[in-house]
Amino acid sequence: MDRRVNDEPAWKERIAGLEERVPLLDGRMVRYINLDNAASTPPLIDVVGVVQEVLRFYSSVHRGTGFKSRLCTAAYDEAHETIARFVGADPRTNTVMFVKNTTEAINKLAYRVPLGRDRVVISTRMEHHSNDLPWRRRAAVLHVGVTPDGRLDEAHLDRLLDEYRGRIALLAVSGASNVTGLVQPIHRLARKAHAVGARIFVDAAQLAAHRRINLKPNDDPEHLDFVALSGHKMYAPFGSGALIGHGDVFLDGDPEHPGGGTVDVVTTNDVQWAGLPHREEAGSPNLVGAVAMAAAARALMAADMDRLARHEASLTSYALERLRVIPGITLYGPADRCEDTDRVGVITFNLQGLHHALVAAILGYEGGIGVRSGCFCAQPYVACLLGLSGSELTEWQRDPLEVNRAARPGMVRISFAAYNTRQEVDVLIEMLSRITRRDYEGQYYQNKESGEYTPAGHEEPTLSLLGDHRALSNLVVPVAR
Ligand code: ALA
Repeated sequence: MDRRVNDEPAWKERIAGLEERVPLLDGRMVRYINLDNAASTPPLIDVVGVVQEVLRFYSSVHRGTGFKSRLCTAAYDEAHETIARFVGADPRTNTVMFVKNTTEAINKLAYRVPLGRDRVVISTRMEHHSNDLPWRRRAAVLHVGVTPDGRLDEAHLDRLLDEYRGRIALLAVSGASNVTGLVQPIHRLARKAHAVGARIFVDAAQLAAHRRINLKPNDDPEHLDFVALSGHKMYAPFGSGALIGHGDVFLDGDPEHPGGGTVDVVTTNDVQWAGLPHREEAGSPNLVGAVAMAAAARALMAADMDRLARHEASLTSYALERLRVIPGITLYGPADRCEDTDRVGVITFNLQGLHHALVAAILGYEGGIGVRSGCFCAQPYVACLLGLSGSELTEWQRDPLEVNRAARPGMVRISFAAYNTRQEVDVLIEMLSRITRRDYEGQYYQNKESGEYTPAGHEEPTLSLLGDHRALSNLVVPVAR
């Protein structure tokens, strides 16, 4: 791989809405800076164009004989093939199933993977709740611990694999953490899981837009058995995600959601299920979401993903370097330079004496910068990183019953995609420096039920504002006829 540092933003011209201006507390309009790509990325203009095109021909999928239906059916089927190529899946042994998002994909898989009474699932303390809770409903889940700087404790994993050898149904890991950005050595983990007769599932929600994914051939000890993706985290926010992997587990028994589209023959007392993926895609499918995701996948495959990764890594290193010297800052996870192989562009921190939700609110209301704060649907990991004591955890668990989230622990998160720039990091750093000096304008009040802060006297913008500054019209790219 070419190791030259690349500080040029990649893809800046290809993202919809990057020039949108938003109002600040003092009434000024500024260009919005989106540092919340781990939650959702904005759409690629190519994706919006494909969606507009397909909408002109929109009709039923797998259910009609008219030209538009046939065209939409072909586009939907082709989207499955594109996603298979995107993750390097052998279509002879793997199936692509479109779902709503990664969470739905994991629930589907958890419903399906054979989990006898004696079997366990190994997950980790680093997971998003979506790669933990669905497994807990179906099996005993063992959580691999983390090291003090937030990395996966692989020695602990090795011990668990050894201790439960022969009883492990699945190793369920994230490809990259949505809290620290740490990238897991998924192929090494796959080899270890397969060596003890287990399968591996990779939650690739945070990986897909940032690193190449390759399932590898099924007979390779390093192959990934199942992978899940979300379109809205890979520049295609049109309500689709995908679950990809071995078809065999989905053929045993009834589908998760029986109904239209899932069957071959139905009598009043019997049913023959359709083949894959149809039996797992109940009801009329989300054609628009599927073609949008396929368009994003094509764009990512055509791009030099190593270049995108290098840019994001360089930006992350730059941000870490500048953040590190802010007085009173605590950075979570490894605070050293970012290599494009070990971390995607996600950084979490706290500022001394300032509630994480307050910092996030000021960045939004006074800096026009979008970030996320809290626990990012990964409370066990955040608790580890914050070093919460047993009594603090108990306190935390009591809070929801009292509907008081005011003192909830958490962090501020910034997360990059390929289009972000050093200049945007500079604006963030300037804002954070001001915040540490308490140099901000608003008087912020916390809503105890939500934990969120809003400035006194502020009125939320209504939807009519969209018309005022034409965010919608900029998004819509005219279709050439
Ligand atoms: N899982 C997404 C996040 O981390 C929503 O923000």
